[in-house]
Amino acid sequence: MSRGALVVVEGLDRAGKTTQCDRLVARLSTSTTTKLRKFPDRTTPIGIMIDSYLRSNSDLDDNAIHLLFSANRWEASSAIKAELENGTTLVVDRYIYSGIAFSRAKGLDAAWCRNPDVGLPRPDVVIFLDISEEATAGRGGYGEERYEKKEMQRKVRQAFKELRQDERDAEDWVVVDAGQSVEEVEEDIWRAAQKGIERAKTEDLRTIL
Ligand code: 2DT
Repeated sequence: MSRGALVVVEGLDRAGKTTQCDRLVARLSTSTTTKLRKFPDRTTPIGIMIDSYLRSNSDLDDNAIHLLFSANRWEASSAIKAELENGTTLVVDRYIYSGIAFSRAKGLDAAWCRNPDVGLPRPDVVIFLDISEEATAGRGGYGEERYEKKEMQRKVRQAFKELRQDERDAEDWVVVDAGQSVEEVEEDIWRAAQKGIERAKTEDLRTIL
């Protein structure tokens, strides 16, 4: 039996990540054991601190919250490895790339932002749901949380663009046009996920460099 694949889905707010992750999990589940994970995981003690920050119930230094987001991944990392080894395929809604992009958007240093995540399990594929500012506007307003503002989203879009060009893992990314219909996006994501599933059949799990 081969290991499970680590399939990460990233994107801007209102790109349809939640809907598409659910569809991908449902579709993968017909042929293989599949589990959805989401970061931040707001259920752990660290996650509760993050949740309070995102809802603006507490304030934290930009560097401190960055490290909490990373710690929230590290606390899941052994479980993630064990699940992959057991043959479970994981669909992960946001991962280190959201971590780096949102902190970069606030002006933190790129290398500093990546460092705490070095050594975490590396995705077999990173599927990026790309959506233009105009298209997100057509999907109704942003929510209430701290980062759900136009100017911040603009900076995050730019930070993701930078990240996709990082030579350490540029090969992992597949960009999907999230402005298409839900069904079209689902098909593109399904095809992209196969890339990760094929990799998991032949390669050991890698770590973030
Ligand atoms: P959700 O709306 O998807 O729950 O995300 N974020 C996320 C960071 O700033 N750093 C991270 O490491 C992660 C995983 C993105 C909540 C917000 O948290 C941001 C949006």
